Amino acid sequence: MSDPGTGLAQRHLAVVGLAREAGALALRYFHDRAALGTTMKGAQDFLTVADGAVETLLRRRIAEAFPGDAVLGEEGGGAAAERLWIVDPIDGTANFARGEPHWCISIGYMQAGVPEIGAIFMPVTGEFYLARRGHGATRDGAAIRVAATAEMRMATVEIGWSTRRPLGDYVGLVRRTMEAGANAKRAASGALGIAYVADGRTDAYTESHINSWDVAAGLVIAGEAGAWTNDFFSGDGLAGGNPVLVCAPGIVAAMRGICGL
Ligand code: LIP
Repeated sequence: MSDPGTGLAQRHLAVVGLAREAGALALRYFHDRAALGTTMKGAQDFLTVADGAVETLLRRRIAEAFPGDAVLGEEGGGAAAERLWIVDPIDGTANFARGEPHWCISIGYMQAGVPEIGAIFMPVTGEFYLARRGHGATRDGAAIRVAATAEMRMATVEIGWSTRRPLGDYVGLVRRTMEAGANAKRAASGALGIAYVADGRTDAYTESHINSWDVAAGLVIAGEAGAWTNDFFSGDGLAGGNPVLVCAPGIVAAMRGICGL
């Protein structure tokens, strides 16, 4: 794979080991939930001991392998940099804390402000999503593509929710999506929600506010799988989050109307 001095091929290879090692640690916590020490960062915003431990491991491994690179993580924070890893140690923490297997490790890499690499690993199922900008997207090594769905009455749309925005925003999105004829669902992991669009398992993922660590990897994976994605990193997206819409091409017009994006 060509890499004229950018270091991207090296990081594309390394992200697999990073995600797998992080996933193994998270899985040990998942199978020992008594030791999780679950607390709340806010209403419906869960935090476990595992989130911190997995992020600490990722930060250590990235510093060992790429000493000059910076990290922005959900638990430890961070800031923009020329070479930036954007990590969510456990995405879907609400599920993780309750023993539900729908959670993942999400690792994105951005270089000179451009999202270049994305890895999303589901330790419980073993499914591994991976992409590098310009090099395609895969699940477990096999190429993935978005669905060809072109009608809302055949579409499945996942809509994320959090207490970061008024409930009316969420209810309005669900109502407009279902009034357009689509099926609306929610599974409480934005990263997996976006990966599932890339994999053709759903036709769109949207959330009125989400953070960069939830979407950095998924946006690369979905883009490489043929999805339309909004300009999430515009404005204050990296530090403060933004709305997100990731969509199969056939229903973009309808979804953009529904989301106002
Ligand atoms: C979650 C996101 C989800 C959002 C939740 C939360 P976490 O991330 O994946 O899309 O709705 O509020 O932010 O906290 O599980 O890493």
